Amino acid sequence: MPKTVLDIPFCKVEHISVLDEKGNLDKELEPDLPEEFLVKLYRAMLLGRRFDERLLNLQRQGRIGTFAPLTGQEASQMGAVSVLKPTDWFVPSFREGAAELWRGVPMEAIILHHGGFRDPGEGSSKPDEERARNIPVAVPVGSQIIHAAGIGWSIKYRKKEDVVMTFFGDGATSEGDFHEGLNFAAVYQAPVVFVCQNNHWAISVPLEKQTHSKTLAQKAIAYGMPGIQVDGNDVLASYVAAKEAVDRARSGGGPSMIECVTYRMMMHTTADDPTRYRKQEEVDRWKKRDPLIRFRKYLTDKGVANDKLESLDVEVKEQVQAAVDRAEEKMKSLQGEPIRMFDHIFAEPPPTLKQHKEELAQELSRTKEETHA
Ligand SMILES: Cc1ncc(C[n+]2csc(CCOP(=O)(O)OP(=O)(O)O)c2C)c(N)n1
Ligand SMILES: [Mg+2]
Repeated sequence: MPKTVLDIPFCKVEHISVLDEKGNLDKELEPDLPEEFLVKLYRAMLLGRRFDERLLNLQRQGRIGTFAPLTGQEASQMGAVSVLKPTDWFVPSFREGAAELWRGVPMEAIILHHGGFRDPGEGSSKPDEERARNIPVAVPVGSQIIHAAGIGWSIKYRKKEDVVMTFFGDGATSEGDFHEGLNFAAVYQAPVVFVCQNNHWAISVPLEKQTHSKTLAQKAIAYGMPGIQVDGNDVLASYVAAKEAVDRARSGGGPSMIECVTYRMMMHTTADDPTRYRKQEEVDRWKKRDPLIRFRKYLTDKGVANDKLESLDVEVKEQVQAAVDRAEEKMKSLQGEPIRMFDHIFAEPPPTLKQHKEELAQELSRTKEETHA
């Protein structure tokens, strides 16, 4: 048997960069987007950054619990999620705060969540077709990938034209869920876009200890779907790649994977101290590739007035402040209702949980009587 070269589709991994860190623009790849949309995108990235900074302060002051900062990853998540229609499905991990806001998740609901509460006004009684198709945050690493594959299959089964986009990190590619989800979606040609935010770290585990592969995008090829790598700090690159993948999925072309090469500028979560495992020089190198600075320069080069961009900063900070005020007001009214911890876990709670709830209710009413006695 002579040695032959197999002609396998998608075997080369492309890397896309539209606007690099030095401000070089690839005119051929530049998407034709109206200025209004570009400014909206910049505002969403800025909002993600300012919200992150505010949450960090609230956590350090003990006003909320732990959370996972997204700073540095604004371009990869916003470029991708902004391609979706509101009727598409958004399936996040735990680091997509900016994308959640874009999808219409109320800011105070996110603050309440980090404060340990569930916003009672959220979700509720709307009919299915009016509910936002946003799946809640997934903390078990990679678990959301199989949810996305399942949703994708149901869309295909019902012959709908919706698309699912799911987000996960470099670390998640080592989970069985990643491989099961991609394989399932490819076998059933489900309309799923898998967005891997390769931020180089999975808590303290660096990328080189996560995989021996040269890229993460190439893993898609083994499942028979296109895998592409983009500069994840370039919002235009992540937009271009996501647009192609979403259009393909919507028109029956099956799933795709996008690897956004980016960097986690802050700690893994507020419970982590990254100075124990990574060097400041590495962080400083990535600071120069800040996605906000690069995109802002692109906008001003296009003629968007500096004043307009400055005023967005003020506007965004006010928006964050107003949400913090509303959330803290709500937190006060929700204090002292530990019984709520049993809510929204099971549609039909198992007998042991029902029993625990009854026991706690009795305990609470006893304590109340004693306090009033
Ligand atoms: C199944 C599971 N294992 C371990 C953890 C603890 N854990 C939380 S986040 C994380 C690292 C995730 O890294 P990555 O997928 O790269 O996402 P990133 O945090 O960088 O966004 C780990 C190990 C978890 N939440 N779930
Ligand atoms: Mg990571």
